[in-house]
Amino acid sequence: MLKMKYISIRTRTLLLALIVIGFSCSKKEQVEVDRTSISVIPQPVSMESTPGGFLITEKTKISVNGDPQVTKVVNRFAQKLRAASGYELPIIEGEADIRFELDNTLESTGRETYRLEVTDDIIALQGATPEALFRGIQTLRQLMPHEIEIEAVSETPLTVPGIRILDYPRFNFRGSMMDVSRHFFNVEEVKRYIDLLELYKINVLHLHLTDDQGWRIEIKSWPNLAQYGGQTEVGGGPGGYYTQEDYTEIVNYARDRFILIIPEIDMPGHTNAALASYPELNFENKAPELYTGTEVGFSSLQVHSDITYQMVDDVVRELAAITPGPYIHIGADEAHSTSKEDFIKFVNRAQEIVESHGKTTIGWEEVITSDIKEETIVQFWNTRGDVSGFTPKTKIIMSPASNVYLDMKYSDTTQLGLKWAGLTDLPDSYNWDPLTVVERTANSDILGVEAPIWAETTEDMDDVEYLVFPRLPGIAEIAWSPKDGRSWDEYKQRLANQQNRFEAMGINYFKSPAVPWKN
Ligand code: TNX
Repeated sequence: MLKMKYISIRTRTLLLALIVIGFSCSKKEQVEVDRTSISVIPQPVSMESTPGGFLITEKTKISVNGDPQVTKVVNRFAQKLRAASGYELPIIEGEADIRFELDNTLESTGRETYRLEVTDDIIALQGATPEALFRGIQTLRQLMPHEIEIEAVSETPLTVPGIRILDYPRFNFRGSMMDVSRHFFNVEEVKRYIDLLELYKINVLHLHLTDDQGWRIEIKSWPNLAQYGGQTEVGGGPGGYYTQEDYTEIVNYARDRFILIIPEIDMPGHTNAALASYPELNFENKAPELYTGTEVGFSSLQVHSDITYQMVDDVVRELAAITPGPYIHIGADEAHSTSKEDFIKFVNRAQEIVESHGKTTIGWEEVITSDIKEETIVQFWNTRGDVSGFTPKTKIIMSPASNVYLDMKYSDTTQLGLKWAGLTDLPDSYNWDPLTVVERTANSDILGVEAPIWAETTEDMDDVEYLVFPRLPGIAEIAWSPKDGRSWDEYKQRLANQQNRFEAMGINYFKSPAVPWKN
């Protein structure tokens, strides 16, 4: 502190004047907010700017009006605010200046609907459900300075611009898939991925748990699957697997963030790791070697052998028991070493097994060549557009490779990634619509959108982040925001405004020349 006696009278008067001005400036109407950077992704359904804005001060308090789940959600956000502000920000009874509350009248536009109002005096967030409040909090995060993402007291005042938002998603299913088989990613790495997904309102994480190169989930009745089949990965590294406790930890971490885990056991192809682990699953009991290359389509389960179905049944039973979500993904892609007839037989039986354990089947688009059940969900990836095998009730997850395969290279100069579906720069992953990929066009036929990150070339999280960012926020917007008024030219500005946030979060992103970055 300055010692007054060493300061001249003039300076003292000046200081006093400054303090007085400072006080009048701290009146709430005076909050200065930089509006040029209001850049929410995904774009809300309706958003109206209002004058002024809210400044978090040491007097700010928080109130919660909801159930224990809401309190849990708010507590986590309050921790973030406390870390960035250095203030106490207590949660009090009654109505505080930052309020979170449930309002089930909002449910008419879906369970994720939220309303946010920010004025000089309040931040009020209402949600149809705790999940809706969680989505709304992501919007609030993005309306705050990026310093909110750093666990240190921010020098920038924590302001939120005056705003009125009503928001809900276009699709209820907005996912990403992580391939943990080609390269293994441990529990902490999957949690990091979940942390990145939550900010863009993604609500599904599909885990590709098995493939030729590695079996990544402990199955107690078939222990070699993970212990033997999980010990390596592409390139010959050490691999790894999740114990059932690890898997449960991921499921719970995701559930706290309102993200559903969908486990995939890829069959009858992509099964070299399983075949290598148990000779009896093979023709004449001859187990193949473990595989660390990147070819596809060379392995197949024995479709006419009882032990195959015993294994599938045990695996699905154990997995269903630790998976609270309604889905089990059976893969079924690229089964080039299974005859057409055998493939149909296998997929029909696999669907029965999944159903017998109380779950709904999801399969890659190849499943439509079998007799799919009405509730089986088909995941399009190679966009062949063949819907002839559909039942009247079939629902689609849209993952068109040339738009949303996050493992595709951005350009010819990108080191990481593959390019079989074409180079995919930012505009390619943004300029598409789920309703025009195949001939069926009704909104109701489409469950949602999912962006996979296959892991042939990604060895660690830095690699994953580089391919996922910044394409993922745009895909999240395709899945959440209304189609009308969408344009790459407008979107790219909002994306550029996320740059500081990416950096604050330590994300290793690709600086695409298609985006007008600020620095
Ligand atoms: C196709 S997409 C695959 C994966 C590969 C991916 C690489 C799909 C259902 N199968 O096995 O990892 O391409 O981009």
